[in-house]
Amino acid sequence: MAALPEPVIQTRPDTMPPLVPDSGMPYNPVVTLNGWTLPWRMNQGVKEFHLVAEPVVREMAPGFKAHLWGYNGQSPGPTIEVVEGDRVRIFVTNKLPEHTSVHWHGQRLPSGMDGVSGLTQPSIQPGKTFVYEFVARRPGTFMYHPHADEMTQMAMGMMGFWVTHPKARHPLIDEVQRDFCFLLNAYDIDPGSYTPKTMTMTDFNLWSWNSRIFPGIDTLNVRLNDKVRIRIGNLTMTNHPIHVHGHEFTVTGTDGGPTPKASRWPEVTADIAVGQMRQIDFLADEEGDWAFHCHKSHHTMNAMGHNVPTLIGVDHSGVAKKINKLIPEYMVMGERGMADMTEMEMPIPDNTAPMMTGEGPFGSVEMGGMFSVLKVRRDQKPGDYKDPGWFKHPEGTVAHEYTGPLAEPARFKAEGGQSMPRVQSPAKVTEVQVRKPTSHSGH
Ligand SMILES: [Cu+2]
Repeated sequence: MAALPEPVIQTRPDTMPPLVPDSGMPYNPVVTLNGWTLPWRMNQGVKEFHLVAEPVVREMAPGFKAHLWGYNGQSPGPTIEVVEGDRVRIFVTNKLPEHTSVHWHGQRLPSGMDGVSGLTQPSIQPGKTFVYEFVARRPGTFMYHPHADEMTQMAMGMMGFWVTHPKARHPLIDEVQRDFCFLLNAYDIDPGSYTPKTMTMTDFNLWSWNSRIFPGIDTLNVRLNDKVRIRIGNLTMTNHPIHVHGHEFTVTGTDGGPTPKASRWPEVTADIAVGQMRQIDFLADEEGDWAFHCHKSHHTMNAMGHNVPTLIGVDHSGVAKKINKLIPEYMVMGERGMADMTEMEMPIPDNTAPMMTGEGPFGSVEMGGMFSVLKVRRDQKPGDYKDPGWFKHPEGTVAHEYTGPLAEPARFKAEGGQSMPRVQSPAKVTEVQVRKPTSHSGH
């Protein structure tokens, strides 16, 4: 049994159905958004996985492919799922053009298995295979990523999710019907090009979930009254306040493990700092299509420049469209909203995603980047993750235009109709005399 497990490669960007374990301890598998779980083999009681670090082509959204680095054909790499107490052996083959290592973020393990190149192991040179072995000691939500030339390798997309399921009923881990996971990542890829600029520190132009951008991110489809868990890890260079509509959740775990019950309170937004993971639980008891997104408005956009002047208040009716024909980058904010961008005859280079292309049943959603939809449906079958389509709102429950008579609203009768009237009596004029300082030396 000296031979390595056959590496499993997956290149499709679809959300794969949960991998129900066929060996080892049973557990309720997770669903990786636009990703998959790595199969293993049992070898004399040890769970063996084979990760291959390699260049990959990732479709970040339909029509937009990025040349990234990842594992087993994808960025992020496959999710690794094990059970508390499992003995785990992971072979890592390096097919990158440079050395690497894998750090198992959040795990209790022997120091020499921690994957910090130079500190706890020599780095894995191109063409070489290393083996990591440890016991998954505590249940929880973890991730893996290189600890070698980190800035480059993480900017290129090398990362993956890890879930250790509890071996028995756990007082702080509720059983759920749907368990989703994804990593927050960010890239700086010039429109029309394929490879991320790895020197970018903060000014990324693609804010992604599992290296996908809206509308390329799959929806989270659940059955009404399902208990839902979403596990999120942040490997970008800034924090992301992740916000869900229509429901309250509690943070039930971090990469440090399940949170004590006394520390939980209802939230609709959880800020996830760099290098942190959050596990949120909620009861999906409201039917509908619920936005689920990062609350930083610049993170729900795709490739864009930021050197756009504010012209709110300036009458530029009809001007923008004319100028656009000459200068494609020209745009005006605050007139018709970002929906313009999807309608403008704005030429974009090959291989890029328009800033906001998401189309909903009522028009442009004006979103890109870190955005998806939580779809709660009465008739979604247990274990079915298929997209049920748009929500059919019950009669009379959609906001609509009011067409009845309008009363004149009461207003303060001051100059300009402003709520803060100008002072009527002229203010006392103060005369200020300024004497210029003189200088002897003449400078
Ligand atoms: Cu964000």
